Amino acid sequence: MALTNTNVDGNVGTITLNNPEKRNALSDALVHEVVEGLRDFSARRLRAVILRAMPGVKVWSAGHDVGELPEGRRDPLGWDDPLRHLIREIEDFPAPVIAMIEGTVWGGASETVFACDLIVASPEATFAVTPAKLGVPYNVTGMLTFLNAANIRIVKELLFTAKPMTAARAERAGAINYVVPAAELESFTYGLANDIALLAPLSIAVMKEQLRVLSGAHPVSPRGFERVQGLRRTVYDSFDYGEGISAFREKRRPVFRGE
Ligand code: LCV
Repeated sequence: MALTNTNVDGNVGTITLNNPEKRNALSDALVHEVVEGLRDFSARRLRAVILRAMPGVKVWSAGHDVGELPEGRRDPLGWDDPLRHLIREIEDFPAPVIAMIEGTVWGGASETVFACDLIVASPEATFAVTPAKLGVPYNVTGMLTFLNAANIRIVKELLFTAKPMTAARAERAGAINYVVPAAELESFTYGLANDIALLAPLSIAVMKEQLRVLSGAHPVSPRGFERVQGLRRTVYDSFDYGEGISAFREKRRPVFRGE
């Protein structure tokens, strides 16, 4: 059964997340469909892509599929994790990917949205970044996605509180481009996409790739990288990581020990 819908209208493609039973959790299967859709749109040389959920949805995406996270003793967000694939496909797509947001966005789905090139949200939309809720050690490139989306003060608020941030606050922080009434969200977003699609696609593709290269150019020494990876391992090997995952699965509040 399809977990997403795709559509092409002229030079604009749309990928719609459509797995409401699991609140569009970014499972391996759902991510695979999104990635396949992006690759098809790239082959068709589309000039803008809109990533959305079904109209009127309460939850845009519940983030990483917690059921697919490792129990422990393995990096939960390694290079080949589906979420990491999705982020790279969005960043590498040779045209703007526009996130159109209704409903709440959680965890890795917030990173997915912030990895998009433009973000248009309804006033009711919220964005939560939840590693601290689950005891997950987010990964280095994921941290960079957030740092490229907002200043470090806002990033720390999102990460250290794990609380949903309103679209209005995110817009004021410069983390999203537009907040548009739900009734106008679709026409506004498609208007934006079609305006972009009339411009020079090669110029836009090259500027997007330049910005990806420049925004990823943060010197981290090998020693620094290994220190970070070592620290992350102490987290995903910890009691708290297992407790966070178990509590989610058992639908109860976690009790973290700091070990
Ligand atoms: C699998 C789910 C999920 C889900 N995975 O509906 O950023 S990090 O580091 O944390 C990263 C690792 C990450 O992204 O982790 C995931 C972070 N996501 C969250 O913390 C959000 C978890 N979900 C929720 O808080 C609620 O589901 C929301 C508020 C999104 C929706 O609440 P609602 O009451 O509408 P349910 O909670 O009843 O969920 C409906 C079904 O979707 C599953 C959930 O287990 C349930 O399945 P069953 O009907 O089989 O019980 N589900 C929800 N989120 N992330 N499965």
